[in-house]
Amino acid sequence: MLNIILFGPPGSGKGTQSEKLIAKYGLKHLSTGDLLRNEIAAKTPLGIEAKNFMDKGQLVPDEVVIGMISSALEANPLAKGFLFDGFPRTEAQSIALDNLLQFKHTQIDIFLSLEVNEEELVKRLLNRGLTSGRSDDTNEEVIRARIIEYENKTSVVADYYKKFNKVAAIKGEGSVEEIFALLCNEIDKRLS
Ligand code: B4P
Repeated sequence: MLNIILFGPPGSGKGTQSEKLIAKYGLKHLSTGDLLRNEIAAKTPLGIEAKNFMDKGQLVPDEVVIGMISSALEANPLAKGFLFDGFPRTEAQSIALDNLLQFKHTQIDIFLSLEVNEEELVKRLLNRGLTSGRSDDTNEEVIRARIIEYENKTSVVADYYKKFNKVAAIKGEGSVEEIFALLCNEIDKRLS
């Protein structure tokens, strides 16, 4: 099995690069952002609760996203591996993920961290907001709140994986193809 975490601040290119990585390596894509947006679109109780947090640029409570990932892992017993996109975002989520993978006799192989400066992040997200219909992308205040939430709660997740020597930092600025090549290079190094 090959299990990858694609990490980075909002707008760093996680969703964009995930699509290309799952196609190349045959992985199952698990994006907590997409799973939450599906719940919102279906107007489930979970979705209604999550929307309140997402519209303010805040993280959704750990127990909600951990439960979603646990169900998604169970629903894909034959996957060759998983690409985790936007998860884990807190240390509690990292510990929960380790436990869930241990139960499946597997583990995270590599933690790819995309690095992009704040002004570029804001520019990309406002630009996406013009067409995405995502309420969290149209308001600059909410975008900045998401970046602050990332700095306060999420950036520490990289330290957790550094302890296990799994982190590869990647410059997330440049063309989509250039960044994809850097990510593949890091993955292929670990595979060989
Ligand atoms: P996510 O859906 O994960 O969204 P995101 O952080 O905005 O990143 P995304 O992957 O979508 O954007 P990308 O960088 O690809 O999270 C949304 C919200 O859900 C969070 O704020 C939180 O409330 C909640 N949530 C999700 N997971 C959670 C968890 N685990 N715990 C708690 N809460 C959770 O792309 C951005 C834009 O940049 C795109 O328009 C793209 O085209 C563009 N772009 C990409 N690469 C580029 C490049 N190289 N150059 C120029 N533009 C580029």
